[in-house]
Amino acid sequence: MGRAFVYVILGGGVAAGYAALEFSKRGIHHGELCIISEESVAPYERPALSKGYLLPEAPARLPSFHTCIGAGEKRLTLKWYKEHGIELILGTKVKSADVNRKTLITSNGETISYKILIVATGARALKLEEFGVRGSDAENVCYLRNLNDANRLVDVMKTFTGGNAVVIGGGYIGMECAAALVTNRIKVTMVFPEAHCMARLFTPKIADFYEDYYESKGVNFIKGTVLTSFENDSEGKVTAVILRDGTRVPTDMVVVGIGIRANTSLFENQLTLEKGGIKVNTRMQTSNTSIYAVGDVASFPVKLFSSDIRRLEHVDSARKTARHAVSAIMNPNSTGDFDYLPFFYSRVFTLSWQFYGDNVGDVVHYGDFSSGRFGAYWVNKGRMIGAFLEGGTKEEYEAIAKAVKLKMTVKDMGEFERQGIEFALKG
Ligand code: FAD
Ligand code: NAD
Ligand code: ISD
Repeated sequence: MGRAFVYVILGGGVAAGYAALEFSKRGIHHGELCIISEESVAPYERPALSKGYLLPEAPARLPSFHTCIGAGEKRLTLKWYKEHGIELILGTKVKSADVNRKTLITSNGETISYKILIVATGARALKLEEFGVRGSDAENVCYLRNLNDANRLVDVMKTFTGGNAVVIGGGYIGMECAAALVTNRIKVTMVFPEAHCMARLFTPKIADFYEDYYESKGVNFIKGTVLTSFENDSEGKVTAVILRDGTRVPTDMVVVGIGIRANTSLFENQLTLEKGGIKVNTRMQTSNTSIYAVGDVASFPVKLFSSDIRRLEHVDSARKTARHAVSAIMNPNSTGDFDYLPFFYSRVFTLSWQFYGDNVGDVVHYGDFSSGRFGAYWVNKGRMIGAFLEGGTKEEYEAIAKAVKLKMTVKDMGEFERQGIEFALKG
C-alpha cells in the first residue's frame, strides 16, 4: 500500500510546525502536504518541556503550546491541519528512505512518495550507555527530549517531592531541569565533567554568577567528574550514583542531559553530511535537489561567520530554517540566501538571558554581576561578533542583536568595556 504527496515533511517537531504554517501562507492545495511524525501529537513548542511543563502549579499542557505560538503566530491544532487539508501521520516512524525512488517506508509498512521532501527529524538525547555506563533505563532515571519523556519526568518528580535528585550534565537540560526540580521542592546535586556550567557558551565569570545563584537555591555542584555507575535497590530503582573518584551520591532520582545526536541515520549514505548534520546550502537544499533539511538536523552556512557550516540546536534556528526552506521551495526566484543571526536563550527561576552571534575571540564583561544585570561581548579582529545579556530589557536585547548583526567595530577595548550596554544602545 502507499500514498503520494507533493510535499512531505519528515518529523513532526518545531521545524515541521513552522514549515506547515509557511506552506499554508504561501498557498498549497488540500492533500498536497503531509507530516510524518513518530510523536503522537501535532507539532509543539519543545522548549516548553523544560520550563512551563515542569511547573508545580498550573503547568503548561497541550494543546496550549502547539506551534507556532512561540513566535507569536497561530496555534496549529489538529483542527487547523484538517481544515487546511494537511495530512498528519502521527505515531508513525519512518524506517527507511530511498532518495532515488523518492519514497519513505513507515513502521506500518506503508510507502509514502514525495516530489519534495523536507527532513525535520531533529535529534535524540545521548544515552549514558553510549559512554559505557549501564542501567539508565531504570524507572527513576529520566531523559528529556519529547512529551513522553516530560510526562515521565513529571511523574517521577511528583513521587519524590521533598527528596533528592542528581542531575547529570551541566548544559541546557541540566540547568533548566535543576531549576525545575528545585521549584518542585527536590534537592539537587549537579554533576558534570567541565570546570563550570554551560561550558559551550558561558565564560567562567558568567558561569560563576549562575552557579552562585543555584547554590543560593540549595543546589550542590560536583564539577570536573562523571558518573561511572549506578547503585540499585532490589526492584532495580537507582538509589545512588557512583562518580569516577568513587564518591557515592545517594539519590531518589536522576535526570540526564548529556547532549544530543542529530537524527541523520535514514540518509547517511544518501546525502552529504557535515558537522553531525545533513549539509544544506543557503536555500536549505541538501546534496539531493528534491530534499531540504531544517532545524537541529541541518548543517547550514552562516553568512555572518564567513559562511562557516554550523549545526545549531536551538528553536529560533528551527523556526527560521523551516520558513526559509518553504520559501525557497514555493517562491524560488524571490528567495535570497539564508542570512541567519544565531540566537540562544534560557529562562530559569526568575533569571533570563539571551545570546546572539558567536562566542569566539576576546571577551569583555560589563554591568553589575551582584544585581543580575550584566553582559559580555566577544570581539574578533576588531569587530563585535557575540553578545550575552542577563536581565535585559526588550530594547537592550534588540540593541545587542543589532550590534552583532552589524559586527560593530571596536576601536578601544577599555572604552568598549566601560560603555557596556550603552555601546550597543547608542548603535
Ligand atoms: P524536533 O523539535 O526535535 O522535532 C523532530 C521531530 O522528528 C520529532 O517529532 C521526532 O519524533 C520526529 N522524528 C525523528 N525521526 C523520525 C522518524 N524516523 N520518523 C518519524 N518522525 C521522526 N531551544 C531554544 O532555543 N530555547 C529553549 O529554551 C529550548 N528549550 C528546549 C527544551 C527541551 C526540553 C528540548 C529537548 C529542547 C529545547 N530547545 C530549546 C531546543 C529546540 O527545542 C530544538 O532546537 C528544536 O525543537 C529543533 O526543532 P526540530 O524540528 O529540528 O526537531
Ligand atoms: P548540552 O550540549 O547543552 O550539554 C551537555 C552537557 O553534558 C555538557 O555541558 C556536559 O556537562 C555534559 N556531559 C557531556 N558528556 C558527559 C558525560 N559523559 N557524563 C556526564 N556529563 C556529560 O546538551 P543538553 O543539555 O543535553 O541539551 C540537549 C539539547 O537540548 C541541546 O540541543 C540543547 O540546545 C537543547 N536545549 C536547549 C535549551 C535552550 O536553548 N534554552 C534548553 C533545553 C535544551
Ligand atoms: O547550538 C549551539 C549551542 O547551544 C551553543 O552554545 O551552538 C553554540 C555553540 O556551541 C557556541 O557558539
